[in-house]
Amino acid sequence: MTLTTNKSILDWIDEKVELVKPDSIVWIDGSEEQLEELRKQACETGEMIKLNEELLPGCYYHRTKPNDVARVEDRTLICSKKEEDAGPTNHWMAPEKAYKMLYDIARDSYKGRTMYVIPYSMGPVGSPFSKVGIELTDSIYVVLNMAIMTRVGKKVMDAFLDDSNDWVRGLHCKCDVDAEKRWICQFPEDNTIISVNSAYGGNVLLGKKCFALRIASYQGKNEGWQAEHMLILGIENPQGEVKYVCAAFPSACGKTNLAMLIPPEGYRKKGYKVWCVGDDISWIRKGEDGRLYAINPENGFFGVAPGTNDKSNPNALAATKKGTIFTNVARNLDNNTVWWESLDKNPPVNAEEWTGIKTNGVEWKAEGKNLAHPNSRFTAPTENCPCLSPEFENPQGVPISAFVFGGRRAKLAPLVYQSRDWNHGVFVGATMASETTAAAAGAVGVVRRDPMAMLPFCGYHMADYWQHWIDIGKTLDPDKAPKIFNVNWFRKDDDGNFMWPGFGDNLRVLEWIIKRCEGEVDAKETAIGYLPYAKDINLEGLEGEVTEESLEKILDVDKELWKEEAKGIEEFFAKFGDKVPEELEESLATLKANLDK
Ligand code: GTP
Ligand code: SPV
Ligand code: MN
Repeated sequence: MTLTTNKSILDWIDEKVELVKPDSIVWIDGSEEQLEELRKQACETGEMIKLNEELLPGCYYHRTKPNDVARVEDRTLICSKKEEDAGPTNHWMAPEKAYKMLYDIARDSYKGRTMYVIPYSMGPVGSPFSKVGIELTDSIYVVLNMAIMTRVGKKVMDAFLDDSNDWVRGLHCKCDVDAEKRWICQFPEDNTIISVNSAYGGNVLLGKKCFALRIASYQGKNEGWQAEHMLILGIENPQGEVKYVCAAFPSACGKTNLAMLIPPEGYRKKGYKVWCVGDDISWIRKGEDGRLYAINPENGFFGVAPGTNDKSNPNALAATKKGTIFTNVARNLDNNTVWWESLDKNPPVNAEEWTGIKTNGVEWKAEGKNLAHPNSRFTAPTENCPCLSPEFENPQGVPISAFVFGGRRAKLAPLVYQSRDWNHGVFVGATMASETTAAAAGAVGVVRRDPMAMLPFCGYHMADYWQHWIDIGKTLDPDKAPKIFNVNWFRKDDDGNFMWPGFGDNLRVLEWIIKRCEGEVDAKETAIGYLPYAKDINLEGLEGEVTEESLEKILDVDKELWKEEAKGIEEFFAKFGDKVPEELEESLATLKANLDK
């Protein structure tokens, strides 16, 4: 039984069936009965383990192959017709060559397996922001994750036009999970994604990074909107007014945490609330009133488990208490629940660590080992989140007051600063840098430029993407354009300690940001932009932890360090030749001139 009569969809599926030769084909209709049947099957084959039904109802455990635990940026390709269109920051392959390579790998790979056809919508079904995709996969784990992360099934196809060709093709083949033959390929000009030899997260949940960022960023450029690696949160003040902020931080740099933060006690007492609209991806368009509006195209959270606990992110933790899939965390064998580093202070000693090795009473930490993989994740339905915004399903999205960029910088970047105007804000985003994390395979802790946190996710030439940002700015009335800021929660002192408490206390910085948007607070003009006066960041309740003096230290602009930074930016821009928008070159010239004053 198919769920559509759309010919372009059916023809494409026929073609792929011919290629991969499945034993059978199953359309995912989105019904609970069908999903429950698949969960049962996955447990029978050992692909998933059902967790303690009393403590974690409807939750499952899964481990991937140890060679397949993170996105693989070296093997992620943008296959545009012209190499020039992928730009210097993407890996590129010519489409004919890539299709041939991928088809050779995929051919016959579903023999003895079932093809699952997943019709899904990124964004609420029927929203003008939303887009449809079809993912073919031979993995039940992928089906069950997609059913949490996106809207799937019959309702998506029922709302989709019979003659529309505006849908994204996605073929996932698990093959042998061979790291040497693993490829994650985007064909932006063909609305197509092909992923082979992986079964992990962003490599295979094709609605997420592959579609909602790489393909969608390209669609956005052509159609006049934006796809960004940004969380969306609403900050409600005691008067009940809600202001929305979108923030772009690189992978594992704090989006999920900021999106769900719990206000410090003093703020809670006054009546402040924070609402989560999204924790990873934003699709943004201009509304009829001339302001920018954002939706979260996803329907679940694929969040980093380690570090999540009832102090750092109680809302995320609560979201994982039912209907959640855990990947590569540790399993507590005493009660069949899960554990990860810093969940609590009692790591289980009768456990299986993330690859399945039994700990047999040995304390893993004492051995210097982790029980959970540093990039282990939970896949939790958004509806579980206690602070999910009432606007989450709003098909029109929420109006954005501020864009915030940020990363992990042990030195240099101050706690917060504001750009002078839109174009300077684009410069601030385009030149941000951050220490690498376990979210992608490769070295961890190396500072690299990661423009708008989109380095691994921009589906076309990065300089054209900057130009798109500049062009969007030109269409906005400056009074209605979001103000643009940069933050850094990760400054360290000379002993290597974080200088800012972070997490819930980040609301203190957001409060300053909102006040700046409303024109309610002065700022200090510096070489890099507007910085807060220390007295304007509310430190009530942080006595003994942060003082005005220690705050001054994270709000400094060290001109000598920034001159080095300017040199680094110049070298980075040189990679893009004459494609760097002149507005960004001007911002660089201004920065250098300011530093020489
Ligand atoms: P992706 O899902 O990979 O895109 O990551 P993310 O940006 O959502 O990052 P997440 O919120 O999951 O945080 C990643 C890590 O950063 C976790 O280990 C957090 O504990 C840590 N973290 C988050 N916010 C803060 C903060 O304000 N201060 C400090 N020191 N650490 C933080
Ligand atoms: C990220 O790496 O930014 C993630 C996780 O959000 S993944 O879905 O694997 O890309
Ligand atoms: Mn992410």
